[in-house]
Amino acid sequence: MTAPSLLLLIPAYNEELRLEPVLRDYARYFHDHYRGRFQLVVVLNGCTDNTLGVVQRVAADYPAVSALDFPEPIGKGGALIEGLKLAPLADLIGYVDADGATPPRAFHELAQHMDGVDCVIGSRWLPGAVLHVEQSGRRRFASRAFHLIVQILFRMNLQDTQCGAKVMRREAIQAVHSSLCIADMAFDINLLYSLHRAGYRIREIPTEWTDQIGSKVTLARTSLVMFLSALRIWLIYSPRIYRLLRPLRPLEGWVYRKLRAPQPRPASPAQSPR
Ligand SMILES: Nc1nc2c(ncn2[C@@H]2O[C@H](COP(=O)(O)OP(=O)(O)O)[C@@H](O)[C@H]2O)c(=O)[nH]1
Ligand SMILES: [Mg+2]
Repeated sequence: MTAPSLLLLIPAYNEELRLEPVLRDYARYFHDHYRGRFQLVVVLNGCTDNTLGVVQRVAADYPAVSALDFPEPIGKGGALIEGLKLAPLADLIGYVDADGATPPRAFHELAQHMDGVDCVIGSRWLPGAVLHVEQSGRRRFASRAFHLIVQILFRMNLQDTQCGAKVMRREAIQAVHSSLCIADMAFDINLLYSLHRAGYRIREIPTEWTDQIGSKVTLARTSLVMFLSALRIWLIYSPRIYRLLRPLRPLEGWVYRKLRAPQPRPASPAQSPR
């Protein structure tokens, strides 16, 4: 029996130092262990280093690997919004971080738990999760505070919306793609809440994770941007309040610019129910 075709996206921003071993590991692992078609696309955004050269070097050895290069700094979310346009290429589409925080077998495990659901996400906060190197105390505190805000605003009952590893069915992505607009690290909330509102089923499973050095996150600024973006998503689904706030829209662009965060894109809320 063959497995469903699988497309893995890796958003990458100046990852020349961390990416190569990760790409080789993934390409080798899925070549050896996956019984369906496997493709890996690195989505580069605004890289000023040689990340593209690294991908090309690996691609020369592994034809399953390729790159999509956006010279503008469109953010992790922007990169994934673009990458998810490739959904028609595969049955299952997923993503992981470029730094190898999620080992290939842990991503594979997500893809093996798709029975009866439309999306599987890795969780570092469920019993059974294996954390080889944990995030710093400050980072964990910020992460739990953000989790609380997300639970209050969206009530999805997920323990870890921010883990970098997720897999979805093609149809689910295609159905919600027009509601994806958040270009920064809060993109995951945008994606999960769109799926949730459209009636798609999300399963969270404990995963394996190694926090890596070289994070692109600057805690205070990234947290503030993510908070603003979470609020923005909530407003999109509260159209009356959103309309009332229309005079403040130009301010929004200014705030994201000031915070040096990628601008959100226009989007329409996901329809519910399916
Ligand atoms: N900060 C940032 N990260 C990006 C961007 N685009 C892609 N990423 C990727 O987002 C992923 C997670 O970033 P990382 O620095 O490992 O975050 P952390 O592990 O949560 O601290 C990596 O694959 C980055 O390359 C971007 O524009 N800004
Ligand atoms: Mg990381």
